[in-house]
Amino acid sequence: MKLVLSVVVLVCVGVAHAEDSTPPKLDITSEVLTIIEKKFNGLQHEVNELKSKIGGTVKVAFSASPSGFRYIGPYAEPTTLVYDHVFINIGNAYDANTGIFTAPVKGVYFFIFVVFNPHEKETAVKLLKNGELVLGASDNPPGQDTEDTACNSVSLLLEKGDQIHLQLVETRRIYADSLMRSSFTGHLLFTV
Ligand SMILES: [Ca+2]
Repeated sequence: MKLVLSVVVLVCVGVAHAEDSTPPKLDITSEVLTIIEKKFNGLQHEVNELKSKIGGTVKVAFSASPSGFRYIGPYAEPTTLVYDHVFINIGNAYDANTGIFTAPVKGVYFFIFVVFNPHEKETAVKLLKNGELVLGASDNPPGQDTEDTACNSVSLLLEKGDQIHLQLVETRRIYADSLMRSSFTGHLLFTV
């Protein structure tokens, strides 16, 4: 009888031990996995946001010059410079038919332009944002100085759809030749 009671007690203790320990272990494992999964999803979301902010999914770069051998200008009115020889136009944000760059995303962009005019006329070119002056560059005719080129550059915060173009100042001109000594370049540095 004592032996039977002992076996019954041991079985009960074993069952009780199994009931007390096994289920909580499974619950803890499940909770930990849930926490890890939530943290992983959160980190993945942050990585995607950071990729977007550094321009990981948006690439914009263009560089162009006027083609041929020719003077551009002088004109009586301010005139948009249309550079039709395109070196690179990743993102297709520069329109070689109009000379206008349109920002595809909000971000910080870098622009640089160089203008060349070796002859008797002065040169002067402005960079405009949505039709408003940002900055310009000019050069005196030969005899007044020893340079034939002028350039300027700027970094700008642009909204999506903002437009940038070069404008030849009235009565001034530039010269196009095979050395491509006039050029217009822009890059997206990063999105914001
Ligand atoms: Ca000069």
